[in-house]
Amino acid sequence: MGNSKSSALSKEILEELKMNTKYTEEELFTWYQSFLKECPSGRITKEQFEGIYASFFPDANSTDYARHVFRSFDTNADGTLDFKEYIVALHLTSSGKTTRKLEWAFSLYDVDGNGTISKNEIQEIVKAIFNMIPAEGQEDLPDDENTPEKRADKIWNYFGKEDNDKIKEGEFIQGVLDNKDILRLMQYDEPQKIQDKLKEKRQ
Ligand SMILES: [Ca+2]
Ligand SMILES: [Ca+2]
Repeated sequence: MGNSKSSALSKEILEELKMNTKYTEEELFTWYQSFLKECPSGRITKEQFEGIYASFFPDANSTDYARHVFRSFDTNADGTLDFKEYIVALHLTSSGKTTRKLEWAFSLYDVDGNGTISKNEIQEIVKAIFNMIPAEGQEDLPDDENTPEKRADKIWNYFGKEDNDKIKEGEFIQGVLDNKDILRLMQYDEPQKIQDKLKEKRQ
């Protein structure tokens, strides 16, 4: 795939995206035009992606979170987001079904991609999310949620796990569906805000 120029949207990708997202052919063509305008190379690099987060969240330390989100969207792990990965990400974060979103959240938390989540992985992502909360917001947090360690412990205890246990995908999704409080601690909704800003920019 390396340096193939993607100036036209292939029929294959178009069909696949139509099937897997809510977008129509017209919408996909429009997205594609604006995607190429922003990224003439047809690919978003990790640095560009981190830059987008940094510009939208000047008061936060967004680098770690942006890096993890990028990894979870870069499904073929080639270090860039192509149009297909971009649209799937857009669909997931803005309008995807809850289960799909939770599958995505699982992949975000499964940092090493081995199919299970360890306590270390929870700690790593929770810390990245915590860094997105501005300093004044951190001060207002309840006592048992005001550090990344406490938040990770709270999540881990909810799943009823010992330190060396692992969480499988099904267990993760069910657990989060059963407990909105855990969902609140585990997720960060800002990708939605970023998408909204990107849309504003294009209007
Ligand atoms: Ca990729
Ligand atoms: Ca893992």
